[in-house]
Amino acid sequence: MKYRTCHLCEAMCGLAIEVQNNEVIGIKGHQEDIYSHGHICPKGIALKDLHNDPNRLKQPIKKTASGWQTISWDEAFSIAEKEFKSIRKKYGNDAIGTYTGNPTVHNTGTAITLYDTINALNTKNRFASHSLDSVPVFLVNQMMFGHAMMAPIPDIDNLDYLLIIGANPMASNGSFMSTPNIREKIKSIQQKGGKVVVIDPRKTETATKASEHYFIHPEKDVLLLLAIINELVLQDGVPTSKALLLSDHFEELKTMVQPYTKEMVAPITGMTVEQITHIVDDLIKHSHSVVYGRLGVNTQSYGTLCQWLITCINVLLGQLDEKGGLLFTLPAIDYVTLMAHESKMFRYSSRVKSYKEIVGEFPTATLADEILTEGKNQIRGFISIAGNPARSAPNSQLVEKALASLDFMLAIDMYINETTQHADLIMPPAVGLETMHYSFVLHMIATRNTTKFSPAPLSISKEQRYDWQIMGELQRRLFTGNILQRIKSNIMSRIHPKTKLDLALKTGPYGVWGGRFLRKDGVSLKRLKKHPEGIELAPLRPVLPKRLFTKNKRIELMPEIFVEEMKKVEQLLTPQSAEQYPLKLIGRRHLRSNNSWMHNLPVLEGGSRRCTMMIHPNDAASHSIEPEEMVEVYSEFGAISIEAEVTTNIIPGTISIPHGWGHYGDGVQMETAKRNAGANINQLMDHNRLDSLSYNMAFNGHPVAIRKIETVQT
Ligand SMILES: Nc1nc2c(c(=O)[nH]1)N[C@H]1C(S)=C(S)[C@@H](COP(=O)(O)OP(=O)(O)OC[C@H]3O[C@@H](n4cnc5c(=O)[nH]c(N)nc54)[C@H](O)[C@@H]3O)O[C@H]1N2
Ligand SMILES: Nc1nc2c(c(=O)[nH]1)N[C@H]1C(S)=C(S)[C@@H](COP(=O)(O)OP(=O)(O)OC[C@H]3O[C@@H](n4cnc5c(=O)[nH]c(N)nc54)[C@H](O)[C@@H]3O)O[C@H]1N2
Ligand code: SF4
Ligand SMILES: [Mo]
Repeated sequence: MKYRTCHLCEAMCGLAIEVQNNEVIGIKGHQEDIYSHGHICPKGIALKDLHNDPNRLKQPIKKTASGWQTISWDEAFSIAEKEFKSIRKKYGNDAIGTYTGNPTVHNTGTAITLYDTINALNTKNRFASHSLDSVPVFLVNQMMFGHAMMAPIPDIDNLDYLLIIGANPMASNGSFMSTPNIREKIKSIQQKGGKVVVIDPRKTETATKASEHYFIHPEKDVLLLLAIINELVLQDGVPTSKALLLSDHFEELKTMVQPYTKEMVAPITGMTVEQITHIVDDLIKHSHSVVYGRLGVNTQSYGTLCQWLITCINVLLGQLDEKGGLLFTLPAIDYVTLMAHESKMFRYSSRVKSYKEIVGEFPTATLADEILTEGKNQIRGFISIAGNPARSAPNSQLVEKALASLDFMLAIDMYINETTQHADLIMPPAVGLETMHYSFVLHMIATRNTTKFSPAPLSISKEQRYDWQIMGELQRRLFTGNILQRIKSNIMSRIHPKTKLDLALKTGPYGVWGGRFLRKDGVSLKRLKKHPEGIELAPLRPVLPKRLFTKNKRIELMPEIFVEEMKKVEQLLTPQSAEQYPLKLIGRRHLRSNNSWMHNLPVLEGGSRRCTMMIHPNDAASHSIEPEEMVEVYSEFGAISIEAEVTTNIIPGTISIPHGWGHYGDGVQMETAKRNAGANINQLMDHNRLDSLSYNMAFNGHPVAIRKIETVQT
């Protein structure tokens, strides 16, 4: 039996994998795993299918007039070197653009190597999936705590009231709250007499398990949050707490929220005054009440404001940096301290739309603009690493048009999918169970401080390369900078990620070389190898003010740019007439799917049709739509055909469609995914619809219209 952490989502479940002759016989949950205790979901089991997927590439391919041709790694690297150097010589460093997708966080070797490789290119045109989900969180952490990665995590094992606004952890397993088996956690809170309450435009899988669920109209949360703060103040619900004493500008916050009474906001949000009163009473009544929000409140027009106000509520409740409230992690690799100098934003702007960079990246929503708009520093060469912007980014037709127009594109990915079909060259990495694993990014946002290393359960063939090897070679060939930097970069690129990992563990807070003394029981890779079930380090415990990164070591409740943005909230108070596109579109996730890329695995195909449009019966009736009929959903940017799923589980005026589908395209070579293609929601999305503070994409609440597809009688 081999043991490995599942890297697919943030839960970090331990897998027990039976392997014979380098083939997977079966995968189940690892019962002794100290974090997941045997929990597993269907995606973890599907890692076997990922390994055996006949459409998975293992050797580089180049595009020729007569189709894709398999080539040697040497030839592939030579082509990449020649093409990128020639583009750089003609147009400059910024003419090479990069996009790094979600799995770069989850694949350990990739995560360790990525930034050295991207830095070697010395281009400002860097894009990542962060600006499709997380930059509001980074921005709020930076402004309030002084560091983008200082994220307070709900102490889910000890709290007694969890208010979830715009997250569906029963499907996603949680984000910025890495913990396995969310169903058990919810049950356990309820069994102890506590409550889990969900506020969501849809009655989700989480809402079904919750103690209470309230429908809300999309993008109106900011009003609710302001009213909650106002009500907390009015009800004397703000105790003098350590967090409050550490915070600046509470008086100003009080004044700011005064106009937002529950009576005023209730009708706009779709909630009643009594419901808001009840929630506030519960927040005050429980001794460990926590508010948690994620994509529903981050990937919308008020993404940063919502994240800010949620954090303020947690401070006012006295729950920040408290057991049973929200705590900051101290993992074995203290990424926050290691990356302190990288936590920077707003240093320079994008060429076409002048969006500011955040942690070194421009918003992915403007990637197509930077490729298609002519001028100095236009992107001509492009490297896509573990991403599928042709399905995950807004206005995806424009993204595809842009990718098709490039002088040269390299994709580091194991599939020929909607994005990589546009590449000239694909370098496929060894993935999944072929790779070793250490969740160093996720330990930073986990609900407990644990540490675990998994060697790769399967070996790779001579023809295969890991991401880190591919990126290392590109780093050496494409480095630009002075001689000293080149030598350093060269050396770094040759060090095995395991060696870097070992060093970071040994010098970290629990390491054998960490602290002031050499610790015999300290953490090292050698010690972790003896504990495939993981090692419990220490419970999350209060760390403030020591770990605050703000210059004055205080928490800022009223960052100026956020207060300035409050002007935009006033627009919500006057009803808008959006008659051309009267419906609001929101997304959803499913346990058996992972963004756009696990749809080629037959084992995950089963169950009900997943790519449907959920619509309330009233809206269906007013459009004469019957259940399971095909409907056209359209916006200013595109149209898709999709099956209607008529249900009272969604608020009237809103429809829900999952993202990551639409596996069509002549060039796509993924048989299973194509057979069950679904529709691509991102064809409908306006790529200018951003949260104006963080430039994160505002997917949720997007205006759309629908019409019945008339069948022609013959
Ligand atoms: N409308 C709408 N759009 C959304 C969202 C939404 O809620 N609604 N969600 C957004 C969110 S939260 C995210 S994170 C983004 C995700 O956006 P992306 O990161 O762009 O897309 P993924 O679907 O995660 O695609 C991952 C790609 O990486 C490849 N891959 C998998 N593992 C590896 C590996 O180990 N190495 C390499 N080199 N490649 C690998 C897969 O084959 C796939 O092509 O989508 C966003 N888009
Ligand atoms: N199975 C599975 N797990 C995943 C993923 C996956 O694709 N599949 N993706 C992973 C990734 S990359 C991420 S970032 C995380 C995301 O994890 P979550 O944040 O839990 O993401 P979602 O499941 O999209 O939940 C968002 C919820 O917000 C609601 N919502 C939409 N608009 C609004 C609004 O305006 N207000 C409110 N209050 N709610 C709204 C939606 O109905 C939905 O229930 O999940 C990760 N885990
Ligand atoms: S919940 Fe997440 S980590 Fe656990 S098995 Fe499923 S995909 Fe893997
Ligand atoms: Mo994400």
